[in-house]
Amino acid sequence: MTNMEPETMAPGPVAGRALLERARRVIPGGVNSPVRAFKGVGGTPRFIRGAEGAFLEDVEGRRLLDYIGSWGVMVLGHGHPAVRQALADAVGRGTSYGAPTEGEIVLAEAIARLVPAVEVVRMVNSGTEATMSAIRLARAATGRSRVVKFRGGYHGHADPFLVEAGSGAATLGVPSSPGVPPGTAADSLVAEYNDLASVATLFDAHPGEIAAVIVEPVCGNMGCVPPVDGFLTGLQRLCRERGALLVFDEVMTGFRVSRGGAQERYGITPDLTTLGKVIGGGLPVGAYGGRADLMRMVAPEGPVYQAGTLSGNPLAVAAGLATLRVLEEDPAVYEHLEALGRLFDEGFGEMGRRLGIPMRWYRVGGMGSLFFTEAAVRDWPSVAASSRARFNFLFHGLLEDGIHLPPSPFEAWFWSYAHTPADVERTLRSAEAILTRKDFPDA
Ligand code: KE4
Repeated sequence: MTNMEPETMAPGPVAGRALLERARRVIPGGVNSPVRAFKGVGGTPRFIRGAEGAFLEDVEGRRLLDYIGSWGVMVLGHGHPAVRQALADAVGRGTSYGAPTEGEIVLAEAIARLVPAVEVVRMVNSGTEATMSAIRLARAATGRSRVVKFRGGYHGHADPFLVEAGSGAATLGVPSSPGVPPGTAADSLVAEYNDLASVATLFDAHPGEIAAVIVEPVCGNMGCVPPVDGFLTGLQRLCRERGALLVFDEVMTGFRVSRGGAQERYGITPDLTTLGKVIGGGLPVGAYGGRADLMRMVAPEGPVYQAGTLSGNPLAVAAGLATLRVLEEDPAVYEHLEALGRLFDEGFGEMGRRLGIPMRWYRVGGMGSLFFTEAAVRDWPSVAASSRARFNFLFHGLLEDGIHLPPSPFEAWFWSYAHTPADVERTLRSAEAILTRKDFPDA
């Protein structure tokens, strides 16, 4: 990547607009994943030509402080030397074999060592593959078909999950997608996050039918919404009492909210865990794992079929392993993510009161979100009641200041080992200036 251009107040994303127009001719919406299209916030997405540390560089040559972090992947920041070197070494030997490699064993051993509830693990190529495979396994293991998810929860785009989903689905206002067969949707039961009674009601209504409850242990796909005390332990108790499996979808929280993910932070042992993002170091990856007795049901050891041409790809394994090695060997990483998080807590925590603007900041580990609302946020309805207009105003104001938030109020902000306290203080100062502008939306 070229040396970082000095910050310039480019005349808006002229090159980006041209690229988007060209992209739309051959790619749906001009993007390969909907949330990138800025539909939730309006305006033109920034086309990126490189990244380094905590910064993106767009095609206009602008340097943007990055809180997308590839949606949580880049916990070490962009272009970490160890990851770059591991990839260079791996690519020199080949890119894909379709045959087993020792690196896959080393990565599986690292995941099993670091993620408390994972004894056996299978690599796949995305978080979606991980969650759809985990649900298939849960259905096979229990002989049951129905699955409980939570309103605003997002587990990838496989049919069973596109029922009142969060993330890009909520951003676009299609939480339940066309194309999902009614029978599939009927097997997906929807409860309210942080509301154990809503889960118990579903178990009472469908005795002996629910294979699994899949949950983001810290919700990140309706913005960052932490579990209230007792929620996760209550889910575990309900699942055990009713014969269902508890699936922690840690695609986002894994290696993000602590080294061992949410299950380590909250001391909960789910039956199955899904992972992605961080464990690929920026390359396409996913994984599902958990209790050995369950995972040994997966082909070819057992009858539950799941496969993938590029599963355990040597480049993704190399980048993921290099990332996990830094996370495991450098104790400063999670202290750093927490320290930056505390700066945000302190900064946003009192800003609303000082400015007389209803706003709530929630954070767990290295992820957080700001909601423009008076009421406490604990579930989809309370998230949906927050002001999108105010978020969008802040989003664009920060972008003009060279700070790139995720382009949706229903996403978490991510920072990295490469972000500095000065970056956070700059973000807070810029946000306060934006919130005090005369044209800040009334609601
Ligand atoms: P992928 O299939 O996108 O690798 O992972 C799906 C997934 C599963 N589970 C959780 C908890 C997730 O957060 C995700 C994907 N996260 C979104 C960001 N909110 C991906 C961004 C996008 O869709 O472009």
